[in-house]
Amino acid sequence: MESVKQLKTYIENNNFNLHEISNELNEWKNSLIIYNFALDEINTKLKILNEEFQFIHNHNPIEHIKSRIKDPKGIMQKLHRKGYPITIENAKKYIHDIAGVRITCSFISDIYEIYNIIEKQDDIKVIQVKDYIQNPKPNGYKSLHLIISIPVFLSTGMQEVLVEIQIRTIAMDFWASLEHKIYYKFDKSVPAHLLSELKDAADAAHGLDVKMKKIKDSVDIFQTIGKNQTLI
Ligand code: 0O2
Repeated sequence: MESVKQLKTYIENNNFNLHEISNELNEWKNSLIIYNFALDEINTKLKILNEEFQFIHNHNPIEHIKSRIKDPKGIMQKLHRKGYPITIENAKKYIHDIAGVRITCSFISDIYEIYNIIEKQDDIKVIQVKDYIQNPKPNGYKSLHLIISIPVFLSTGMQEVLVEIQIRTIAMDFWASLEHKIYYKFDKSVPAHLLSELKDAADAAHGLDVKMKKIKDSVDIFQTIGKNQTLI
């Protein structure tokens, strides 16, 4: 829908009741509030784990955390794409990325370190793991995707809420955000030469990840030897 004028014409032509639509959208927004609480829970957990890691190992596995709630329009479109009737119940049942967290880190090893830490949390259940690092998408997309469930305690009782966590390196994230923009700029049909350049760029990003890890390992070895020499 390009403009409010178009929206108005669409509503008038299709006999839609604006009041009903607005009420329903509000109902959707209110039903989705629980996902905000789930994001608060997971963000606090990740912040504590990152600070503890820094304190004990002098290393920060997490560079950056971003979270978002999918807007009702996006949820409705995804339900429609998957062939489910558009209801709040179906959204909660079939759309697993209503609440999403994206974690970026420096090295590929950090990704699996974060995954292991999350998996060990007693109150978190890992429902699904999609490893697009071991099995990249044909376009070159790499990332580790988890669907977890986390308990949220309300005055009415506890509810398990699903959250999608995407974990990737800074290089993978750089690639994915540009690819996402290009994908939508060309309305999902990207010209072949750009697809091929994007694949090359994904390979280059992976090369950078491998190289940076090698340099870090060399620095770690150098520091350990240095410390031992001081002890002798
Ligand atoms: P947005 O706006 O990013 O939230 P499923 O949810 O399992 O039923 P889906 O959606 O194919 O099916 O799951 P998948 O493969 O785990 O991908 C979900 C999300 O991963 C996408 O969300 C993107 O954020 C990201 N993603 C997956 N593939 C690509 C890719 O090729 N390029 C980029 N840049 N990102 C990708 P959404 O729903 O597309 O929207």
